[in-house]
Amino acid sequence: MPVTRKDFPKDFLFGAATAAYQIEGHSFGGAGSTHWDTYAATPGNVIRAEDGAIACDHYHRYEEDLDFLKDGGFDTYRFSTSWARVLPEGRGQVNEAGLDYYDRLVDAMLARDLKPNQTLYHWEMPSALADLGGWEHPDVADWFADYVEVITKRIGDRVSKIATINEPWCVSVLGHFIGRHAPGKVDVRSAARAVHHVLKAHGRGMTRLREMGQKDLGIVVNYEAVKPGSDDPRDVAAANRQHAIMNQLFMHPLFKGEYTADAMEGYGPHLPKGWQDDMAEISQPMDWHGVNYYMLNRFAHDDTIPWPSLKQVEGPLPKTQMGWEIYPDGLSWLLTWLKDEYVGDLPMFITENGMAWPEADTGSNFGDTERWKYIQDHLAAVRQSMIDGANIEGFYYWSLLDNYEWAFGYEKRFGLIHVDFDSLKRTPKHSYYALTEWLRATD
Ligand code: GBH
Repeated sequence: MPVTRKDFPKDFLFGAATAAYQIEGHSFGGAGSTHWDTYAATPGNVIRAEDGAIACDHYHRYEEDLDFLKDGGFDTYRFSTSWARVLPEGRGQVNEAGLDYYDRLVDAMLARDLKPNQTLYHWEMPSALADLGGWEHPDVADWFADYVEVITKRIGDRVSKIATINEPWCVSVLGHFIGRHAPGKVDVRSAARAVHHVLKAHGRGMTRLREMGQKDLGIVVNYEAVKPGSDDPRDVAAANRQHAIMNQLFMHPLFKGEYTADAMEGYGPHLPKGWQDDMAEISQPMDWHGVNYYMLNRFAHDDTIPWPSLKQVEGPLPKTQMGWEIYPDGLSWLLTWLKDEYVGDLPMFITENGMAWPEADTGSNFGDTERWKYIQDHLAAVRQSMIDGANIEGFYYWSLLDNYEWAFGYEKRFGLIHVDFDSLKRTPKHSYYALTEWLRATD
């Protein structure tokens, strides 16, 4: 039996999520250059070298986009504000047009009865700060807190929840160790510094927000279900290691004030001097926790690779357009594990869950039944974790719109709403109609 809206509490919040650089059109409205603009402009990084200059032109079309949420019966919208739109050089001169834009955007949400859930950093490091080392610079946490203060002074009175950082693992490890996100570094020392400084920025940001009297503060972390590629004990150990350096890398410092032994093995020797002094600010209490979950990954041991000596291997389950294995059970496992290990009764929100699926060749009828099944199966998994005792208060589908999928450009489509990237015309897909009908079935 598929799960229904009535299986969730009345006040459970349903929403959709987006991020500034992926939809706004960063060339509009006086935003500064970000490290994603330069990463995309460098050969080999992004498919067709596509960038976020135009994206969905949400900057000019946000009213139309928010109407989809209102008409669909959603309760909340997760969006992000771009550091480089607010402060084009990262510090100093404020871009008034940027502040005006976020002001209008938040008012437009409230006018549609949508609760604004803001993320302060979804990956737009201003280029002027990237020049100085970006996440590797010891002062980046203070620069971040100053940006947080500027944007919060303007819209903090109207947002209902704030997350400091989206996916610290992607910011630090994917960007500085694996190199597949901006700034594209592949260096363990850079990565260790970025890991620590992104945590420190979260802590400094929290402190500043508390000083300003802001409530409902948290962070959004990405997780994956992990399995070994075989029964070989070395592959089992590799999968356990991956779990520790991915799912626990940030949660351990955030909730227990220390790094795991596995993280220390690789990053410990390269942490910035005096890092221990930051752990208290990093592990200060939060009000909610944001969970991003998409897929199952499998790992095998590989001696030829230095720490962490593992590689990803293919699995047999059905895959999305990204090639990600679909595994809803992983979400109920994850939520229960997080409750037991870290968050306890603190409210959790699924801040991202969704799938990419190719554009259907059925004309204007975007018949993405696979996506609707993915959503239903993951909602059932959320429901199961709630029955098992996890305190889950909301679910956001990623994403409202087809958008700029980072290193994959515009080819991978996650949206409930189809976007034609030539005409910028929006067309709701089958999944949008199915989900909104599901949301309305309350009696
Ligand atoms: C989210 O990240 C992002 O928050 C969002 O902006 C994005 O559009 C969405 O997912 C869809 O991708 O093979 O080494 O390159 C999801 C978490 C973690 C998933 C890194 C992809 C690739 C690792 N991501 N993972 S690698």
